[in-house]
Formats: sequence, structure tokens, C-alpha cells
Amino acid sequence: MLRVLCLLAVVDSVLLLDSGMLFPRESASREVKELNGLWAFRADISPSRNQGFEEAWYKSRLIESGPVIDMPVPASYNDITQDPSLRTFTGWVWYEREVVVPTRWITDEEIRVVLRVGSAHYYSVVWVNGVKVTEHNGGHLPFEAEIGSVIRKDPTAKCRITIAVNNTLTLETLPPGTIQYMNDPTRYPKGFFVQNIFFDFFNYAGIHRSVLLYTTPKAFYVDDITVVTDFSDNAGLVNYKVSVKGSAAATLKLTLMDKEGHCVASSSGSVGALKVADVKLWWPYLMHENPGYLYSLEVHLTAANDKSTSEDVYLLPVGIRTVKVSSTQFLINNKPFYFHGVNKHEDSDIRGKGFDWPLIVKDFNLMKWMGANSFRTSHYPYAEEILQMCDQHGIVVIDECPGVGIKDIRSFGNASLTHHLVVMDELVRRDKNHPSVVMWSVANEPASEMPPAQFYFKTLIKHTKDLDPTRPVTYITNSNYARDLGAPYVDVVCVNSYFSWYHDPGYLEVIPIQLNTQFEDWYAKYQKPIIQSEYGADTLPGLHNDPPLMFTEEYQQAVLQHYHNVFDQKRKHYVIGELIWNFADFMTVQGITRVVGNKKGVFTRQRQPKAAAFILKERYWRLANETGKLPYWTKYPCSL
Ligand code: BDP
Repeated sequence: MLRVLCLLAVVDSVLLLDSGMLFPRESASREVKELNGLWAFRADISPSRNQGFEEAWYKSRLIESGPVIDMPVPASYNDITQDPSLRTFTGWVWYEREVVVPTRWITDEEIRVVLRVGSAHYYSVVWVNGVKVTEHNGGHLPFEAEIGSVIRKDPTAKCRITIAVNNTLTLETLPPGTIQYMNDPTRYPKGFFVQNIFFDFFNYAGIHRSVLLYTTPKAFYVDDITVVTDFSDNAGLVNYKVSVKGSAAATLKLTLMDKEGHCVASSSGSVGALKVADVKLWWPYLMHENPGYLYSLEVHLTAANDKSTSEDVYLLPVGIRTVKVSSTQFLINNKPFYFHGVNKHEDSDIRGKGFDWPLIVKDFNLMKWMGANSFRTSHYPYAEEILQMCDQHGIVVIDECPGVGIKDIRSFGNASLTHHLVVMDELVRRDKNHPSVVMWSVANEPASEMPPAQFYFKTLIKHTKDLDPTRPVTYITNSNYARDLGAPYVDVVCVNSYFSWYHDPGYLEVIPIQLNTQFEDWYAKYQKPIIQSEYGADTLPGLHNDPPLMFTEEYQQAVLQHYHNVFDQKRKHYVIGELIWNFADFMTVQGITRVVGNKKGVFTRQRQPKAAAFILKERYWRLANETGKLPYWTKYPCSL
């Protein structure tokens, strides 16, 4: 009973957020209309980058204020044209699309029409028919606005959506950056400035995820759902809380269905617990013959006021599992889980960070092929559809916020911290119900030696735990840091190191001793389980040398093997995972250490394997054989 009460307290604390951000799904009461495809586009190349606002480009069709080009949505705009100035553009760009809205959505005043942007990088302002409906600070996370009243003003007009997006990074954005003007006319052209960044991936920009219109009933609707799951013996427990907007007098019915559509539990009321007999737990890939088992929770709302009655239905996939951390282990469903996986980026040719189903399915096939059971969303939240795939396939996720490159002491100030807290709110609100998400990462390699880091991370980690006490919290540190002021507050220590690469380049023999020292030191200090959250070496595919030389395929293989020997000793004790840097090559800014991007992928940017991919494949399947259970279809290797 005590456990049930505690879990309900958890559900309550998560709901301190004031409104939900449920993934738009069609149902008996909800419709979805995708607005992907070609939008009109113009970059504001005026020196101030402010011409669009001065001339109010949102007031009429974009083409009326100047030339436009076709821009696909979703996609980064950077690699779409041959124009070098658009590739590295910093400032406002303008997107516009005219949409035909079903007449019923306009005439029926009982329908709530919502415009949702899956993500746009970085700062966005949105107008509908020239009326500002919302603005949003930050990339990688969704935002939305109710637009019914605006489109009903002139029911005969087309619905014109204008979105201005600004990719400028400042000391107070996440990730942070600075703008530097070069004013010496003998060295730089007039108005020349650069966007400095402190992270190692290209600052792709634009509308990166789907833009949608969706509907719900207007008077009453399901605004948010939070589920927290548990089990004991073979009985599963789904604690839930539903928040409804519009009426206190709503009737809520909840039905939990198994994969075959059979009802396994039902309940009513906005807070409660569903008990599932003979529960099928959600298991990670390669830990169970039947990974990624999902139930479906149907939330059915009926509500009435003196004017109307309405019904709203939302279907939420639910995986029943628990996550715990001890001083030496990471436990999923009370069984030790070893992360053997990858770090990724949302990155590919032409589309940059734009959402792309063929790429996503290919990446999942590659991860499953190589026996990866997990990944980290380095260095920002990935698309919701990717997390849904993880839920279904049992791929475990460390969900990271865009706190990467916090290196300048001014980025530890109040304004930065406040924004970081809001971003964590948005991330937890979006991803809290995914069974695949087992840990939050609040940052990557911040300058955690700087004195303000202590207060910053103490506050940030506490806030994240208040939002979601059911998941461990970490941030990613680097073995270089002699003092790490935030580490006392994390649940799991995640360390990146690049021995024989950035330090002692070319000397593979240092790896065993330096890696051993790294693990021993961190464990002695904090007595917390450790994940090797990054390690690797840049490799040009097709470049060979034996004995191994840096940048060859042989060198990448050798680095991995040296690391693996140490992992094999330590994983018997407190090392609970290894995530290669990186799954695939990815684009970065230009610089003397990058040859058209970071080449530490075990796959090329086009997703072809380098020799190291086979080393990992062999290792990961061996680890799976030792620690988990292979899915039934591995009896038929051809099916891979
Ligand atoms: C790590 C960073 C990662 C970089 C990597 C590298 O976390 O973003 O891409 O180094 O240099 O320290 O390849």
C-alpha cells in the first residue's frame, strides 16, 4: 500500500507542469492534418536581420514582400541550396504555407484546432493570417498554439501560417554560443560576424520536425496523462493521472488493452491504479525473447456543461517496467542491465537535422543488426517518433537535453539556469511516459570545474528529480576534469574519454592503464555505477595501415579493442555500460581537426559500416548472449 501511495505522489509531482504536450494521435474524437512538404522561404539577409519584423512580412503573403524559394519541411535549410551564405546563415529565416482547413473545423465552434510544430531551431515566432499565435525559445522540443478563433475570423480565407525562425545562439541559449563582430575593415568585409559555438556538431537550423494541425473537442479535452508503472510477482500496476481541461464534472473511463486488443484492466476517475494480472513486462531488446511489449491505455472522457456534451478519446502506449540504480548496478525490472550501445546524432546528408522516416528505420535496423540495446540522445532531445520506435523495439534511451557546450562562466548565471530548468520541464513533460527512457541527462561536458557549476547542477538535478522521481538523473562529464563539482548529485556517473586520441595521440598502449585509472578514481570518489558514455577515434573509411595509424580503419578497431579489454574487467564490478562515439559520421563546423565533419562513426554518414562496426557487432552479440536472452528470430539469422 505504501508503495502505491508513493507512486501516486510521483504522478502528482510530475503534474506540477501547467499544461500537457501529448503526442497528436488520431482517435474517434481527434483528427490530425500534416503540413509537411514545400513551404515558401526567405532568409532575412538585411544587416540587422530585422527587416522582416520592420516590414511585417507576416502581414501578407511572403512573396509580396520579396523573392521566395521552395523549402522542404521538415528539413534543415542549410544544405538544400548551392548558396554558401545560406549554409552558414545566422539570423531570422521566414517560412510560410497556405493551408486548406476542413470547413467543419471552422464552422463547428465545438472543435479546438491546434497548430503544433514538432521542433524548430532555435527561436520561433508563429503567425496565422497575420496574427501572432505563439513564440518559443529553444530547438528540439515541440510547441503549439490554439488557432480556432483566428481562423474563424474570416472563414472564407485560406489559413496562412508564417513561422520566423532564428538560429542565433547566445550565452543564455541551450546550447550556448556567442556572436562576434569583426570590425577591422582591413581584414574583414563590412558587417562580418561569426557565430561561435562550443560544441562539436553543425548548428543546423530551420523547421526540423513535422508541422501539424490537430483537433480535440473544445469545451473539454484530455490535456495530459502521466503513467508510472510497477509490478510485484506477476501483477503489474499502472498508476495514472489524467488532467482534463475545461470541466471539473468530467467522467473519465480508462481501459488498458493488451496487444491483441483485449481489455486487461479498467478504471474510472482522474487518478488511480490499474492492476494487470499475468503482466507482460516491457523488456529491453536482447534481454528477453519478447522485448518492447506495449499495452494500450484508452482514456475516454465524457463531459457536459449546460451548453454541450463532448467526448474525447486518447490512446497512450504503455510499457510496464521499473528502473532502479544501486551503487554498482542499473536494474530494469530488478535485473541488471548492461548498456551496450551507441551515441547518435540527428544528422544526415541534405536534410541535416530534418526528420526522415527512411533514415530512422535504417538506423534502427543497423542498431539491431549490431546488437545495440541502447543509445544516448547526444546532445539534445530527438524526435518523438524515434522514442516511439524505441518503445516498440525495446531500445533503451538516455534522454539528453540540449545542455551541451556550457563552457563560459556567464552561462552558469541565473538567466541560463532558469532557461535550463524550463527546458527540463518541457523535456520531462514530453517524454515521461516512454518506457524506453530510463534516465535523464541534463548536460554534456559542461565546465563542471567552475565554482558556479556546483549550485547550477545541484539545482538542475534536484529540479529534474522533483519533476520525475522515478528515473535516475545524470550529466555527462569528461575524464579530463580533475574536479567535477556536479558529480555528487548524479545517480550514475557517465564519463567520456579519448585516450590515445586527444591525449597521447597514436599511443594505443596508454589505453589500458589510463582507462583503468579513470574507472578506479571515479568509483573510489563517488561509489556510483559508471557508464563509459563516449570513446572512439576518427576514421576515414577505406584508409588502411598496419600497424595501425591514426585515422585508419585499423586504428579505430584497435582503440575499441583496447577499451573493450578494460570494460570486460570492470563490468564485473561497477561499470554498467559502454556507448561508442559515434554511431555514424556527422557534420560539424569547419576547422583544422575536422575533414568535412566528425569521422568517429562506426558507420559513414551514408550508413555504410567501417571495419569497427563488425568489431562492435561481434562484441554486442557476445554480451547479449552472456547477459540476456536472444529474441526468437535470431534462430533464423537470415531474418536479420
Ligand atoms: C566529446 C563531445 C562530442 C564530440 C567528441 C569528439 O562530447 O560532442 O563530438 O568529443 O571530439 O568530448 O569527437
